[in-house]
Formats: sequence, structure tokens, C-alpha cells
Amino acid sequence: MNATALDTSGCRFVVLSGGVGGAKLVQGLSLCRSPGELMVVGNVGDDFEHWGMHISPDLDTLMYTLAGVANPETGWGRTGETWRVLEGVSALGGESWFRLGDQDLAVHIERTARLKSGAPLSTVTNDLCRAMGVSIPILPVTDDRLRTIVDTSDGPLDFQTYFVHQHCEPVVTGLRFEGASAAVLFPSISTALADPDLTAVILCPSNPFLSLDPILATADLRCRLQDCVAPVVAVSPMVGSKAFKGPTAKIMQELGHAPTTLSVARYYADLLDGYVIDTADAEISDEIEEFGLRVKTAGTLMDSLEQKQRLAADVVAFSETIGRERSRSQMGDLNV
Ligand code: FO1
Repeated sequence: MNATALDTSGCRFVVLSGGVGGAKLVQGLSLCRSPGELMVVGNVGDDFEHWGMHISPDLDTLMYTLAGVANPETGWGRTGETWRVLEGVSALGGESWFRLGDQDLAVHIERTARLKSGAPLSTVTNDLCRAMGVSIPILPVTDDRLRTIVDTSDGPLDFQTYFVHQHCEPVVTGLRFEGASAAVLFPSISTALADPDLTAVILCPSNPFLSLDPILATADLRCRLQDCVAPVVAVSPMVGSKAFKGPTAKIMQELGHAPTTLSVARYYADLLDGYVIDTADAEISDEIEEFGLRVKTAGTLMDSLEQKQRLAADVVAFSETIGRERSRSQMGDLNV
């Protein structure tokens, strides 16, 4: 995508998102900030080739959620879906473990055709979003190949085979993000992170290991976040030790982390300025502050639109407070 195709110059919030939980907070942010203020950076480590097509699940979950057509039960795929093609493929003995609906297929067919014609994933994603009426910029963290490989006791698995085909049952011994170090960070992201007018970077309540780490592993993104003048704020993906969605707790234990909000805060402490936890976890605020983080308690369950919008507003207000305090202390230094 050339810069003119998508003007991200007014970006005030860079939002890192993967999976269903991330898309919920992005939806909340879309209800309390203008599209031009947001830049959503989507995980592409879940991408894979299936039925001869390039599938980008986390980009599609963001697009469908913001277009208001996401399946509300699953969070992925489209609402009101039909499954005639899947039934047909299955009847022919083809693979049907990864459920592709008829309307969802249109996106995979168009994306695959555009990629084959040489268009970068960012341009294709931008065009698909425009066609679906989504005006908030959704950017793949990179246009290069990035794949999450799940090392398990049964050997390495690509992400979707582990997550969907094997139902997250194999014991995880490690995660690798193939292509991450060679990949080029999408340029608009680097530009936004270096912008002195950036208000904040927000890490959505996505699975830290499966959905955010592939993004953070890309190129020099981690360093750019650590050098970023704007505060970096994350939202806990779980309350206490109960992950909202997916296998977060199981994977954390298998990777040697206690499956708790405190453990996720410790895991991200070197990157963050602030951490938003659920009000039910208020009693661990002090422990998290000992990692050098500011802590905000809020309602982090996001079932209704109102809950999504309220959490998003709380996260934005929290990040603006940290930003103001930081600039005041810097002014203080100058006035010495
Ligand atoms: N997740 C499943 O658990 N089962 C599926 O059959 C499935 C199909 C699917 C089709 C399109 C798509 O965009 C996402 C889909 N997902 C499915 C979710 C996918 O595995 C995502 O990667 C997860 O949501 C984690 O990000």
C-alpha cells in the first residue's frame, strides 16, 4: 500500500491486536475515537495456506468485527453464514476441519487472487476493509511471511493445526515465529511510533504468547516500543487465573508461566508503562506496581458493546494520564 492509499498521519493510538479478545477492544476503541486517530496492527502469525488459499484469520476477525458482521458466538468468521461449499468439499473427501463459510470464502478467494497478482497483504487488507465499509486502518504487522510454529511433544505444528485441528491438546514445549527477524515492519507503523504527537500504544487483551508475541517479535518492533515517547499500555487478557478465551492458561503453564494476571504483567513489564486489570484483581495492584508499572482497575469483561466502549474509554483515559504525567515530569526536568 503506498502512503497515499492510506493516510495514517493523524494516528494517535497504535493498537496491537490478535485473536477474538483483541478485536473486541478494537471495536470499543472504534466507538470512542475517530477512525483517523487509530492504527490497528494485526497479527499475521496465524496466517496459513488452506484449500489453496491464503487465510489471514486475525485480520479477518478485525475486519468482520469492525464491519459488524462477525459471528457473535465464535468471534471469528461471519454471522448468518452458510456452509454449502464446506459440505461439498467434505463430501468429496477434502479437508473440513477448518470451517470456511460461503461468505467468508469470498474474502479468501479475493485476497488470494490479489496476492497472486503481486499486491502486498497490506494493500489487499486495506482494499477489503474499504469494500466492507471499515475505515479504521487495519495493517498487518509486516507484508513479509510470518508464521507461528508451535513446538509440541508431538513435534512442530503450524498454528492452525495446533489451535483448530488438534484443539490445543498437544503439550506446548515452545513457540517460534518463523520470518519474524527477517521481516520488515510495515513502514507506517515505524512512522507512527516515532511521531511525537502519538498519544499511546495499546496492547489488546489478546493471548500474550499466541497473538501478541508474533507481532512483538517482528523486526525491531520491541526496540521501537521501548524507545517510544508515548506510553505503552496493555489490557490483561484474564481475570485472576481464568483466561477469557482460548487456551491461554494451559499454554502459560506448559511454557512455565503461572497462568495469572500477575504473571502476564511480569512477562510484559519491560515493555509497558501501564497495565489495565479487572476490578476483581484489584488486590494485586501493588505487586504489579513493583514491576515499575502504573496500574488501572476497570471492567475488562467485554460481552456488550457498552462494556467494550467503556473499557476502551478507560484505557484511553489511563494512557492520556500517564502521558500527561510524563510530559510534566520532563518539563520539571527542563525547569531545573
Ligand atoms: N477457529 C476454530 O476454532 N475453528 C475453526 O473451524 C475456525 C475456522 C476459521 C475460519 C476463518 C477464520 O478467519 C478463523 C477461523 N477460526 C477457527 C479462528 C482462527 O483459528 C483464529 O486464528 C483464532 O481465532 C485465533 O486467532
